[in-house]
Order: sequence, then C-alpha cells, then structure tokens
Amino acid sequence: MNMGLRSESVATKPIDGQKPGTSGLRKKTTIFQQPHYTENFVQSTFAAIGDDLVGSTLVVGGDGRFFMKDAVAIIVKMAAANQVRKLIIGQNGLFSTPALSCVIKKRQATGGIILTASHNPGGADGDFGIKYNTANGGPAPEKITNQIYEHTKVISEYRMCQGAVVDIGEIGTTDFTVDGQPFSVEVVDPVADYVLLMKDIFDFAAIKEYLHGGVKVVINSMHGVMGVYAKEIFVNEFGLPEDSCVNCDPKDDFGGHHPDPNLTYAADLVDLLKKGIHGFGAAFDGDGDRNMVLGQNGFFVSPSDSVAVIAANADCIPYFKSTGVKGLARSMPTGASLDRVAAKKNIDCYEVPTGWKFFGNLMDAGKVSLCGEESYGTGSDHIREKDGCWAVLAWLSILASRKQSVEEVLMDHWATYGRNFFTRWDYEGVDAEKAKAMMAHLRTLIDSSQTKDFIGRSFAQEGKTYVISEADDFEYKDPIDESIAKNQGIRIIMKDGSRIVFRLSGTSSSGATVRMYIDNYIDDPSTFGQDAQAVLKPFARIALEISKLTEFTGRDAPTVIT
Ligand code: G16
Repeated sequence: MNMGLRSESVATKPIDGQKPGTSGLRKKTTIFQQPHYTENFVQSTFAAIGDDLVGSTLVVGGDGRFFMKDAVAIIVKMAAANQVRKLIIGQNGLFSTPALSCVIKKRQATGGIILTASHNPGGADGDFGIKYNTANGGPAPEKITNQIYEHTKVISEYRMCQGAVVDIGEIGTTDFTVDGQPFSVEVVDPVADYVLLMKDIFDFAAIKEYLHGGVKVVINSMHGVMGVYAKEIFVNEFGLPEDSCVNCDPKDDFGGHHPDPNLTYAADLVDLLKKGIHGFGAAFDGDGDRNMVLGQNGFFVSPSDSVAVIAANADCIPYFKSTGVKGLARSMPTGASLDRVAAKKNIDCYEVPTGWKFFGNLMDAGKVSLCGEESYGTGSDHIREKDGCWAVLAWLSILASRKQSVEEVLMDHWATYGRNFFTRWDYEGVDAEKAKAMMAHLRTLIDSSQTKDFIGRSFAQEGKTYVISEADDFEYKDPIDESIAKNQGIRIIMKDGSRIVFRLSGTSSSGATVRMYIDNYIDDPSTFGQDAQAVLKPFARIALEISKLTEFTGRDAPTVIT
C-alpha cells in the first residue's frame, strides 16, 4: 500500500486540433509528445465522463506502439488524481482493441482508454492515438467525443499524482491512497478473458480437427498486438506449428511497416499464399480489430463479401445457433453484398455511416447481431468493436463445416446471391485544401437546386452506360437515440443500383485521404470469377470523370487499391 500520496493541479492552455475523428484522436506521435498534449486530451476525456468518473473502473491498454507505455504512465498518474477507483491494465500495456472491449464488458467497467492509431504506422516518426470506449465496450458516440473536443478548447488545468507509479510488466494489483481516497491498479493477462470468450462462441474442437486435416494456414500479425493472441490461439490451443504465426512479436514501430491488412501493405502474405502451399491466410492490423482473409493461391475475400458470407453461413457458428441473427448492418460505403443475404433470409439490414461506433446502439437494442465494413472490419454483438480474430475463427468455422476451400465458398455464394463487385481507391497524403475543394465540387453537383441537371445524366465507358438516379450527402438518423450524423459521404446512385461514393477519411493523422468507393452488382455468372478491378474499370473511370479528382488533387493514381 502506497500511503499518503497527494495530487496536484497543473496549469495548461487549450491546444488546437484535438477533435476526435472516425475513431479517436490520431496524430503524429511527436504531437502527442508535446508538453501537455496527451494530458490535455486525457483530462478532457475525464471531463466528458463527468460524474461517473468518481469511483470508476477504467480499462487501459494499446497495441504496443511507440509512446504507448509513456501514455499509460500518464493515464495512471491522472486517473489517480481524478478520483478514479481502479485501473485494469494489460500486462506491458498491451490489449487488442477487441480484447479491451471484452474486458470492459466482463468486468463491468465504466469505460476504457485505448492507445492505438490502429492501422497507421507507428514509431517515433509514426502515428499515435487515444480513444475512449464507454461501458458497453464500444467507441464513444459522437455526443461524447464532441464533449471531449469542447473541453479541449477551454481546458485550463489538469490533475496529476506524480507518486502513482506502477510496474506494468508484472501481473498483480498495486493499492494507493491518493488525497485520502483508495486507488488501485490491476495489471492483467491481456489474452485470457478474450480467449475464454472465443471458446464460448466457436467450437474450438471442430476448428482444431479441421486445421489438422491437411489444410495449412498462416496468420500474419504484422508486428502488432495480435501476435500474442495468435500464438495463444493457433499454437497453444489449436496445436499448430510455430511457423503458422508470422510477424507475431509486437514491435513499437511494426517493423517499419504499415500494420494495415490489405493487398498493398500485406503484400508479403499475398505472395506467400500465391505459392499455393497454404489453403488459408489472414492478417490483422496493429490493434487487432481489422482482418484480411485470403484463400489458396492468394484468392482475395473482399471485406464487403466477407461479412455477407459469414451472415449467409451463420449456422456454422455455435454462438449464432443459440442467439439467432437478429439483424445485419454495414457502413454506407461498404459493398451491398450483405443486403442481398438479408433480403433472401428476410433479416433487417441497417446502413450506418463509416465508424464502428454507429453499430453500438443497434447492438445494445438487440437489433443487430452481425456487421461489417469495407475497411476490413467484421464483427458481432459478442463485443462492441470489430474483431479480427473473431472474423478469422468465423471463417475457419465455415470452412470446417462446409468442407470447401475459400474460393469454393465464394463461388457458391455468388451463384446464390449474385456478385457485388466492389473496390475502394485511396489517395493518401492529398493536400487538405485540394481534397476539400473536390468534395465541394461534388456537393455542388448534388445540391438539390442543381440536381435537375445531374440526375438523369448518363455516362458511357467501354460500351457500358450508367444513368444517375439519385445523389446525396449521406445523412443518418440513429433509430435508437434519434441522433443525426450529417455529411457522411457523397453517394451517386445509378439506375441499376450501382454506387459511387466519395468521402474523406477520418483516421488520417495529417493531410487528407480521399476515398473513392465503387459498388457494382452483376448477376451474370460468367463474370463471377473475374478480377474486380478489370470489371470495375469503366465505372471507376466514370467516378473519376464526375469528381474531377485528378484535376482537383493532381493525382493520377491511387496509393492503395482494395
Ligand atoms: C476506424 C473505424 C472504422 C472505419 C475506419 C475507416 O477503423 O473504427 O469503423 O471504417 O476507421 O475510417 P476512415 O475511412 O474514416 O479512415 P480503425 O481500424 O482505423 O480503428
């Protein structure tokens, strides 16, 4: 027991630009290291928690990136000084985002603070991030992130208890008395509770039998936090050889790479699968909420299809067998494959803005069991974050039960539902003003006073003609709390239901990332096996023509294609 610690007030001033984006505050690490920067944001987060902070329990951890341990130390001192009753911290500060969500719920905590910039690169020159999750385990809704932001604009002091110092390398509890009040820090195994949850959801014995039946798998953790979870599940639980888990030692700079599981940044996994030795491959991002699934010979499962396939095969997963699938949801730009499964199975399907936080209310209200986003996010109502490992176990359950390859599962799926060809083109590091000008141009086109010229216009490329039937800036009214989110992306919808979507990323730490999404439904079986990029080329050209993207941004090629 550390007796008699006292806290103090530290004078500070507001710092510009602390507005949380799609998922928390993400900036260059050097910005978080500036005097008062992290402290101001943490104190503002505490202010948004309000009266619930006194006597609260908060779960803290992150993806192991550079500056994370310093941020944990700051949070311990500030929590001690702000009358938090208890912190639960992952050993060495580690927690995957889904595992932290699981622990918030299991321990009935008030909330949690996640230290990650997710798939953004890390290291001294990389990115850092801080995100607050509420008692349901999910990312704070905009109402709370707006309160945090408002507080950052008026903050004049924060509280610290310099004596509150713990060794986060050692599992165990440290008790303090701060300003006469008890405060404790419990350092826990970040993996145990999460693995127990996975064992409740999936049939581990069936997956293990499948994995020992001849198919070779490889799991790439991209030097993020998932390495420790992947080793426990795939090596210790399923008994696979050590080399089935690659890049599984968490590094504070992710080995100098983008820990982003897509065809560009996980190209080494794609190349490995192309050798034809492995029947299944998967990669996770830095904090383990994103996933990419590949089949033999590098067969790519688009995230929009991944959630649709899981929905169509939900009865292969014991959890859904017992709870049923109450409803489905996807983010607006996500390809509409999921809608087709929902229609055929007569299940409700919701369309929400980009950001996992928008699924939380629907799940809490029992309206949605399974959801997904084109940005490599897939998950269910077992927690309130997307969950990379869950998605991989869901896929392995499907393969084990259907006794088919990944490609065969997809070909069957498209034969039943038709195929939504989908691609996303990212233009990273665009000058923010130029990106805004392009969005302003699109808004002019869809402005209701102007749309008479726009709606009905037809565009032809390579023998294919598309006619615009609708266009808007997506607005979402939450069916549960009726909150409204405006300006969530420009949608241009064609007569045949094909869609072009433009929006600016809310997760880039500097400059702007323009995202162009293309979704084109085709039910001609002769096209199903074709490469999405080849099929979508004419439609993508039309999207570029309408947006004048090259003219506005000076870019003639995307940085990343999904
Ligand atoms: C976050 C959010 C996701 C969102 C993604 C991309 O993911 O949790 O819901 O789809 O960002 O957002 P944007 O298009 O605005 O960059 P993560 O994995 O980065 O936390």
